[in-house]
Amino acid sequence: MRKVEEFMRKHNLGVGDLVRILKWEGNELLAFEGLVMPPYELSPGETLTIKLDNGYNIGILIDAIEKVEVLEKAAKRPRMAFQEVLPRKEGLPNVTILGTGGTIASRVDYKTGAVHPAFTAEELAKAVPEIFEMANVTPKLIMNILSEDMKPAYWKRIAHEVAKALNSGEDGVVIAHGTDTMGYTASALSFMLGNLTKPVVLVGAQRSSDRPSSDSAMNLTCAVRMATSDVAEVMVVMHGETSDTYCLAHRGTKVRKMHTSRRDAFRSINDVPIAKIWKDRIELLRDDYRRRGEGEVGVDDRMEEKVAILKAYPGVSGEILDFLVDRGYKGVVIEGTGLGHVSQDFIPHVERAVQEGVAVCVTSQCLYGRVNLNVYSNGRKLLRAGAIPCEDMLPETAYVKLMWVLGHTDDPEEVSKMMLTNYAGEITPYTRFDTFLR
Ligand code: DAS
Repeated sequence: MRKVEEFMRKHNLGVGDLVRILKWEGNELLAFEGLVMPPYELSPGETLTIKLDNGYNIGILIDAIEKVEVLEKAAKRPRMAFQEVLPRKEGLPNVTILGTGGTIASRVDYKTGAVHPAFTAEELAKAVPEIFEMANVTPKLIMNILSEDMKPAYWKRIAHEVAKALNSGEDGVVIAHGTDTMGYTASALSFMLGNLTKPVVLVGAQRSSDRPSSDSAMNLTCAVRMATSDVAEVMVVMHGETSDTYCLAHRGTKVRKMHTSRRDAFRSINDVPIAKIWKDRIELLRDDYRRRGEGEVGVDDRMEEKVAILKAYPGVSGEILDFLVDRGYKGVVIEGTGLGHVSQDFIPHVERAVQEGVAVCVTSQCLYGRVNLNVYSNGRKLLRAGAIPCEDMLPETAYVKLMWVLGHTDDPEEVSKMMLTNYAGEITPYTRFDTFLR
């Protein structure tokens, strides 16, 4: 245990306590008053951090502290509740909301500045009471991470939690998730959840629920509405335009976060969204979606994790691909330029990779449109080298899919066949003209 934790335990200090510290500065004793902040987990733990009245944080060397006095204990924060269930209303559908973290599930505690998961049933009800009018909602916090920290092991955990909820009779599942890598998780669940018979909806927020411009309440309301719909697919529900008019339900394998901060950051790429969700209704935009049905939802979470994405760019050196092959990577998705191209100098490295049993898949960094390696000579050379062109798949979807495929087979023929099989709408038969930057 670090010095700061020992000190806090010895003096019964808790995060948010208002304290008065006397500390030596040379031979002068100085007094500081402020709120105890959570110790920064990556620091050596030699200092106690307090937030002064002016909002600034200061670190005080533990060894220099002469005296600490607790002036006021932090208001007891509601215990993080798991699965607090409000009284169920007959006739309403049952929806589980799985919390994984991210902005939607947090609020800034302005007293301490710390960000806390706000995920008890009461806090949800306070934040978004409408959802309890639409469904019997059971919130369950299964992890609390920023989605840039997501990893395949967590995708598996989420998949099993989703299947458990659906197979226990829930009518749909919502997953509150960070926005940064939501598309990756949506793709992973799309491949892992077999025989999906009910809606699975990922939802996030670009602004935390305690800010006036927050999108979290409307996103969550629309997500719960979509989770009670007839669409038995993995979807992402986020704002459809910057103002609070409607959300869009995007197919999980065709959605991408396309803006760092706009509330309508999420777009379907090479595809038409499944639905528009208004405050009071769902407007379906297509009829070729998977319908709600009966039957057990399975989880097939076999994944090969030694897979990487490599972006092609002028001057890219083939030694990067050599490095991956030498380090035992089993698959590489190349984000090629244009129709899926890499420089001619790069192609011998692709040949080597394929000869050593590494699956090399090609997507396009244009994102929109589809790869075609038959048009230019470099494309044709790539084909001859054994690269697998991935049609109109997003690079990140191809990355997740290649992990899942390699979790099932390492036979090159079978890998190619599975990569070009459409499992969850990740490949469309042709690119509709009206799907560009819509
Ligand atoms: N860091 C971002 C994430 O967790 C916050 C958010 O957008 O939800 O993806």
